[in-house]
Amino acid sequence: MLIRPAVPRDLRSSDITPESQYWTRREWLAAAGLTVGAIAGASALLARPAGAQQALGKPYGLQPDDKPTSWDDVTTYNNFYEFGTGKEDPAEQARGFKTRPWTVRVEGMVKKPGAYALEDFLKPSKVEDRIYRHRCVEAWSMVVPWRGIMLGDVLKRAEPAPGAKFVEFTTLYDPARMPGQRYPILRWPYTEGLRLDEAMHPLTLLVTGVYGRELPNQNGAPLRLIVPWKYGFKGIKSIVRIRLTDTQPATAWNVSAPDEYGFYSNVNPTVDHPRWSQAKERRIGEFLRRPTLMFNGYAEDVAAMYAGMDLRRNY
Ligand SMILES: Nc1nc2c(c(=O)[nH]1)N[C@H]1C(S)=C(S)[C@@H](COP(=O)(O)O)O[C@H]1N2
Ligand SMILES: [Mo]
Repeated sequence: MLIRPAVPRDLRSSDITPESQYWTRREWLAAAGLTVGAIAGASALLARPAGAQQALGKPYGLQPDDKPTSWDDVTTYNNFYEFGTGKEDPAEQARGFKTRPWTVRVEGMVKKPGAYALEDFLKPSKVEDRIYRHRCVEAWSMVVPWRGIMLGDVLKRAEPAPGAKFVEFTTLYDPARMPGQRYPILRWPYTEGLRLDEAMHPLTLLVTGVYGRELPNQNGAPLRLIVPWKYGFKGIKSIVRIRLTDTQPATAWNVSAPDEYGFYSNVNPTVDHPRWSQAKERRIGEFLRRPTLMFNGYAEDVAAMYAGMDLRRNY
């Protein structure tokens, strides 16, 4: 399958740059105003948007006025309830979380199940830097330069069995290391699910880094999911298990509040959350709210997967 990135014209040159001309990691960290020792905030990035964006990776689905959200915002404002329910809690409470050694299991309806040390799990796949839009169900949004591998690659290697239709993901369960799990905020461990075609879609990433650096603990280290056309909560963090099944998996948010969070969770500005509108979003770091786009701006790439489905019922 081919992705047709909906990128503004002036960024398209990055798509036709031969691999050999790609910048080295050091070069593009420098261009983005980031150094390995010290990470600068938004200002350095915004000063050179075009160069910096290309240097941060390939843009996918970006609108002409989308700029990467600053490192500081991406890493200090988010949700990771295993480390507290406040937006700034994860950055604080996940600080000492040990992510090595880490085992990832691929199991269920696959011909080649296995348990892998993280390094071995990642090794066969091509690592890519991609800039995606990111939309939380709470109506805030960001633009994030992720680094990761295609989930589809991993699944193909495991060889899905004929009847497999869904993929279930599970976060580590270890209340001693994840203090939030001592409280019944959600059903622990956190789980999420995708239909197999969504999981195989080339936009779907297993993420290991951000801004070209290793993923900070608060962002879901060492391995988390990113599905850019769905609300942020589909992006399950600190994954230890990927299981293929023939039945739709339960998801942590759907179990906790079924009328607020459905299985599909596609970004859809015409379906309000029961307690607030989804028509607009607050882009972190900006003042004015923006209109929310269908499938978060990825309709061209993903709408066909939902042809004939009632996206109000399947929210
Ligand atoms: N295990 C786990 N994964 C999780 C969450 C969580 O609480 N626990 N929160 C989700 C939500 S609601 C969002 S918006 C994203 C936010 O994190 P990010 O900005 O680093 O993507 O992570 C998602 N993944
Ligand atoms: Mo979210």
